[in-house]
Amino acid sequence: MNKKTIITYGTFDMFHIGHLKLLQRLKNMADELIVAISTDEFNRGKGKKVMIPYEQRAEIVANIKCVDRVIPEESWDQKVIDVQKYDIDIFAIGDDWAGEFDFLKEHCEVVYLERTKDISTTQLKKSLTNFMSIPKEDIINAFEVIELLKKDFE
Ligand code: C2G
Repeated sequence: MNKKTIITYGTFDMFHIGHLKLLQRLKNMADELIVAISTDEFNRGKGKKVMIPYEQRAEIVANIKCVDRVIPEESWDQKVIDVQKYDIDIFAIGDDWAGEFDFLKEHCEVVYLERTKDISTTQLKKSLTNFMSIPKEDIINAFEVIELLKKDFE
């Protein structure tokens, strides 16, 4: 029985549970999972600011148990070439891209999977920005109050 290969593309910045659940679902659909990670240059083209540089994003994803191979995503045109080069059976991506890659249907199966709710890199960045905007004194005061409360409970 010949091996089924699935490919997906993405930035995978600030790797989170939504990314992991997607990759795990993809691996359940095939024998081999290839993940194309958007390079920093390609992300600039997408108008997407990343927190984590490509090398680290690629290394993190390459070390996810269900991922078999990581390649760079450098251009919008490489998908057709990749599908042929890696003998891809299924192209899959989150449904925020629904319909965008139907042109691949003449080369392989195309699947759009539901995104994991309530988590996104954008949300994580917002929470980080909100936390960083809290005045330092307020954070120091909060820690002092916690220390006092801890003493009361000792
Ligand atoms: N994702 C998800 N659930 C979330 C967040 C993301 O399933 N809560 C999925 C996205 O749908 C995508 C993958 O995780 O399939 C990676 O998300 P991004 O890094 O945001 O990918 P993006 O920058 O949209 O790049 O050529 C395609 C592009 O490179 C996709």
